[in-house]
Amino acid sequence: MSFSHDPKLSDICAKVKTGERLSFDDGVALFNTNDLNALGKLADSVRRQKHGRTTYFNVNRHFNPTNVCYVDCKFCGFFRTPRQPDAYTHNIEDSLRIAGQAVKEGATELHITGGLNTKLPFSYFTDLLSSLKKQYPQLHLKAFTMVELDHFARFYKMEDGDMLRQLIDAGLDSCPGGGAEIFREPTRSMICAHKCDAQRWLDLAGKVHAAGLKTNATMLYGHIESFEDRVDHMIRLRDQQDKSGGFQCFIPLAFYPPETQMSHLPGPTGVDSLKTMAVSRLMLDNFAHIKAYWVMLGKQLAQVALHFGANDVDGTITEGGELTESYSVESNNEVKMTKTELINLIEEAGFEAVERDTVYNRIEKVAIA
Ligand code: V47
Repeated sequence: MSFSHDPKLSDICAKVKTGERLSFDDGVALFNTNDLNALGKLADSVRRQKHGRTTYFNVNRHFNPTNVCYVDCKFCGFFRTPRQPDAYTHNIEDSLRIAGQAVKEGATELHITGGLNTKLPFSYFTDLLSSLKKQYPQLHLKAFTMVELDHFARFYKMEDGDMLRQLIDAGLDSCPGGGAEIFREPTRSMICAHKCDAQRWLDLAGKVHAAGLKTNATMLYGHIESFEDRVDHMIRLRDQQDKSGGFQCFIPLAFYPPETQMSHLPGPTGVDSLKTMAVSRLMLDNFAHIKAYWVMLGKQLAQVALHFGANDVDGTITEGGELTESYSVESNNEVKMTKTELINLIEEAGFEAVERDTVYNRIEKVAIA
């Protein structure tokens, strides 16, 4: 019996088996296949080669210091203008209280991203990092996307190197992967005209890597973008990884339409999300980790995604309130999971749950029955 009834998939399978790098056309063919099972099996074979049954998770908290933002992205339900009644900016005292609560619940990482708020001085961000680091030296501070770093450099008129040095001296440990959205034009300008362009995002990631810090990378899919846009996005990341090597993890983010300017769109189907996970694993041959972000995928689909190339699940987001991201497929249920629930989710899917720190050192191996 041949590997797939889709001849293109059989050809790509042969390339994957010999470790040959997949082309742009291969990526598009993978998205266009109707043989979901064969695609999943191929991605799973690569995942198992790299990680066996290990599925990583970390105990983290997402913290958004401010929701005030001028960027006006069409996919965002989070940002507010300064005059809106629910606009907020946390002061240092609040931030320390929130971080303290996270530490008490076992968090090893604080994931910090927020709006581009022109009312704040640069010292707000360095003070935030240094206060958090002073109070909770054990907490890894994964903070600020390439879009926020670009804003800091431009708005506060600083050289990239100087800006990064000040943030690192204040306590920055690594950077999250947001703000990448879709790199290719004209899609990027149609969904986030006021964000830095693809080349700037990639260049900044390279500079952060050169400064010795790891970063992640994301892709927002399931809105107006094409399969070609997605494959182009992955290849640009793969090329950058060849150059600077500091990406730890790729996170495909499933678009969640409610309360956004694209709320008329349906968002991705389950099949589309599984295909995207699998194609990410196959195209990004130089990324060690592919993350299933359950907050966007939903818990059930995140479990299936582990069979389609994902080897990491983010994260344990406990408690709601100010730490709950407002854009979430789970928001009608609960945007939180305890460590035990997350371990059960991974084990029920047939994998071995391993707690990691932010840079993928094992913290504790959890035995499965
Ligand atoms: O850049 C915004 C996305 C990102 C919506 O690095 C949306 O470990 C879906 O980057 N529907 C921020 N997605 C979150 C992010 C992230 C998440 C988890 C882990 C990591 C990591 C990074 O969220 C934004 C944007 O692409 N986003 N609005 C929405 N309506």
